[in-house]
Amino acid sequence: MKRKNLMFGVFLLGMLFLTVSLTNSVATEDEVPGEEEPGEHDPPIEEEPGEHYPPIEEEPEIPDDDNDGIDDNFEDETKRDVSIWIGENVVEMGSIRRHGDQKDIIDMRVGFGPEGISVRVSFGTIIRNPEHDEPQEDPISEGEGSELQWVNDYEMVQYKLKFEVWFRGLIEFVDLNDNAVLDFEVDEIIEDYGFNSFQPVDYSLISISDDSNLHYILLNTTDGLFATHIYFVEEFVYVDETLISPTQVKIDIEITDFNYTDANSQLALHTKLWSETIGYEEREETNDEEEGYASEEKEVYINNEEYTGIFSWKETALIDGVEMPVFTKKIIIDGEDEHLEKLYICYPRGNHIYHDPKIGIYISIIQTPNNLLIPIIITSSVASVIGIVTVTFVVMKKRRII
Ligand SMILES: [Ca+2]
Ligand SMILES: [Ca+2]
Ligand SMILES: [Ca+2]
Repeated sequence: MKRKNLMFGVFLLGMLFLTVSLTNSVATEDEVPGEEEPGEHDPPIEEEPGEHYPPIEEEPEIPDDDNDGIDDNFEDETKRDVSIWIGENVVEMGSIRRHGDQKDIIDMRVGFGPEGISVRVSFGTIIRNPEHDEPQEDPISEGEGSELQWVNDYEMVQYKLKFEVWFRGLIEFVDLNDNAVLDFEVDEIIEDYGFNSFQPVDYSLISISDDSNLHYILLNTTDGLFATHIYFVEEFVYVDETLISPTQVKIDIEITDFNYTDANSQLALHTKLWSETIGYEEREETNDEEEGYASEEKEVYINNEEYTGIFSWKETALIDGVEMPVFTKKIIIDGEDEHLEKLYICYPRGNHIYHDPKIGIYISIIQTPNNLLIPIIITSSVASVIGIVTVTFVVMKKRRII
């Protein structure tokens, strides 16, 4: 516990340092040319862009020093601080938005064990009690059916969205009806290979810029057959031609030398989807495609007010170095639990299969910074607030990721 407190202190110091360094960098950015106040340099009458400035000398429409196609100002607004904690059979990632009046937190918990690999995502907004700028001796009591606790002594998290994606194993099957997907009632099942034993986690920290990092985690089954390459980022960055947003985790899936026991078989990745409240929907056009960040993707998602949880994947994979299509069948409810659904991602046969799904949160408010949510103020009537919005407060203090 002492060690935890100490590390939590280190974490806070780190956040302070980051805030200071970022304030400096923002101050520098303010001096960058091209950030003209409207009406200051331009004649007020004609405002046609490109009309007065020859296109040759024109800088790109948006400031983009790191050439990732994302406006650097928007990147600054959406940067996050990521902390990683690696435990036995678990990697936890806590990601907090650096700027803005409304802070939010994304917890991602990657678990691995006899049940396979699970990625649980929780998204919440951080609420401050304006009546208490100092640590409280007697925090608010718990509301009925809700856990109510503080991030620190005067901040708490209001969770908005929780969902989980599990990779359970691989199913070797012969596609008897020749439709490229696994049909349990028709196709021949050869083998059900579960992920249940793993090598120690391999973690590395890679600098993206002077104030942001990429966190890379390699998780391998003991036999090396199934590997997941997990990328958490603090700002928008390209990894292997895929743009990852700071509210997403990219999980590359690599299957090496599967021992096919049938000469005509192929593999399906057995995936389960859980959500706290509502069922998943599917769409061919993903959020990232709509935003122009990606192409040829498909996704399943859950919606909760302005927050969307997504599990998306590229519709092609590299099969022995050749890009080939990946097929999925419509998601179905898994057994009697309506919160649980299953999805089979079917790959063409090959010795080396490489595929890149993403899991994350799409926050519509980050697109419209002027329309930020008004933080909910916790007052003495906290119990009724909780009753109305049916939120879950989680003990952040105890599970602070460092
Ligand atoms: Ca940029
Ligand atoms: Ca089939
Ligand atoms: Ca960037």
